[in-house]
Amino acid sequence: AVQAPWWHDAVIYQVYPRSFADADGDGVGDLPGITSRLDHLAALGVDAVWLSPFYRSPQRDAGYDVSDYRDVDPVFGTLEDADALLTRARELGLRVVVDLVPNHTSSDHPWFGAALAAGPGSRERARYVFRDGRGPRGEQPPNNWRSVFGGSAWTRVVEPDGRPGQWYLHLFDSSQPDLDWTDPEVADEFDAVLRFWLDRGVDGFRVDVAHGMVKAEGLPDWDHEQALLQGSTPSGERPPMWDQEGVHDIYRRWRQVLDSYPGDRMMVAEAWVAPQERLTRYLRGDEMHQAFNFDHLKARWGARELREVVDSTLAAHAVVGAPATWVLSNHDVLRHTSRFGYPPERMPAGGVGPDDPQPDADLGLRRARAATLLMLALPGGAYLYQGEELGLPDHTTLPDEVRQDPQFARTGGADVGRDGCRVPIPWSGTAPSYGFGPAPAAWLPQPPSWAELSVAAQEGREGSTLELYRGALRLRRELRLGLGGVRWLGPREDVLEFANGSTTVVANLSGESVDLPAGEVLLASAPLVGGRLPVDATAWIAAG
Ligand code: TEU
Repeated sequence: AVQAPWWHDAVIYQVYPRSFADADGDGVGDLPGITSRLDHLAALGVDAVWLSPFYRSPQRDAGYDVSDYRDVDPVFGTLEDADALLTRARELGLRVVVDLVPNHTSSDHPWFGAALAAGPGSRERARYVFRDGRGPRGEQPPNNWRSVFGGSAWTRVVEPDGRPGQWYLHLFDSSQPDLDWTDPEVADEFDAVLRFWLDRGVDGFRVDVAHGMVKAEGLPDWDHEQALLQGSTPSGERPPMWDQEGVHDIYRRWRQVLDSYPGDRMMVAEAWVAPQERLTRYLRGDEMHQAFNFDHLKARWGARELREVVDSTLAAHAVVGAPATWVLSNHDVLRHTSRFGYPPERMPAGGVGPDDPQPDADLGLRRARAATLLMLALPGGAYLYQGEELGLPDHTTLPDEVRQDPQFARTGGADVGRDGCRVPIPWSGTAPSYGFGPAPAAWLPQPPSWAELSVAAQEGREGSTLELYRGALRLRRELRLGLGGVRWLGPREDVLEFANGSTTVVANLSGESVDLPAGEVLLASAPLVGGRLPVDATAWIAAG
């Protein structure tokens, strides 16, 4: 039999370098810290690590603003540290995926400095999206586009002669100027960046803002009342900044670069594109290998909604012959432990406002554990975000002074931003920074309750979230769940029940405990009550 490539059913663990482990004691995580903790990931049982950006960067958007794609930022270490990380990962049998940020550079990138200095109409400006403003003196932005982080998507520059001049486009912060991907130098440069990291031995790339790199010709105005981050609107119209046809040419080109290397190198798209049929266009045979399934991440806790996501995902992926992915948390969203702590009808869709109520922590953790066990029983690849194996909630009460996400500043605090899911990991001990590093203060404060959630506190403790994840990952591998399928069973609409191979999976989203089908209970997200599955719980059962 032909073996499926490793990524088909891989569980890939996202490491957020600032917040994983701090070796040098400056309160910010670093590459040597990650390397020293890779054995935790091997023991957890994941297949690969995805590292969020660690490249040279002024860190205005936590590294998603790159000033040198071929070097490591001093805050994270050196290129030698990156090599050492790759070597240690290989020793432990872990693959390594790195983040690629091709939609924009940092405004500190030498290209942007050169563009400012060279002035309008220059070769240097052609690499970015510079335009003259509207109005008699060009004092209005070229169009009405808004930044994802709030405010206008355009910033006016001062020309070399000292006068206000052209505007440049930034779909994110003003420190993140968008590249013009129709410029051949841009495309050539990124081929070289891919090769640089492939030559160093990485197994793949997570491609940031994969749906945004090409903008519609003429940059037409757009009515922003319609979902900015969706690849299409309910009426089927596509915003001029997202999911344009031209992005696919870029991925076809990159696929050829990856395929020229041995060893199943892969790419996963971060593309906020809906519906599934548009997302899976990124997964046609000569393009991307995977795309994050954000429909799954956005689904609320409800049997009908989850079942619908599973069905539409599997159906759309089957058409292009690509494995599905599943993802519940990442560094941009409220952690699923916190999301599920709200009643489904009040679950925050995106950004949380300062006046939003606090989530119910017990309810959230119970549902998060059940949702994870459900996810890990589905066929395809799964993505975990650091700390979810500890059941970490978001830090929802961070003081404003410590917040660093540009989204907080750009919305004037109307959206508190994403710092709450980026708080450093508690590893051990009873005092901050709970083993994160030698310094007592981490770059974001950890809540005192996290002492009980540390890796050391959960290790070997029956029923802990860490042991649940370890057990699930071990069984998932043994039972080959990631390479299986879904066959729905069971009469009840509010109880999800399906067979994947010889395993039966039951998730109880009803309001009462339910009987389990015949067979041995292999793993459950919560203790059974009199042999019955409690509410908000998932169980895996061996064939009866
Ligand atoms: O995110 C792209 C994106 O559009 C969203 O995830 C967005 O950041 C979020 O919804 C805002 O609330 C990617 C990265 O994952 C993110 O961390 C970066 O800030 C962004 O690109 C810019 O590089």
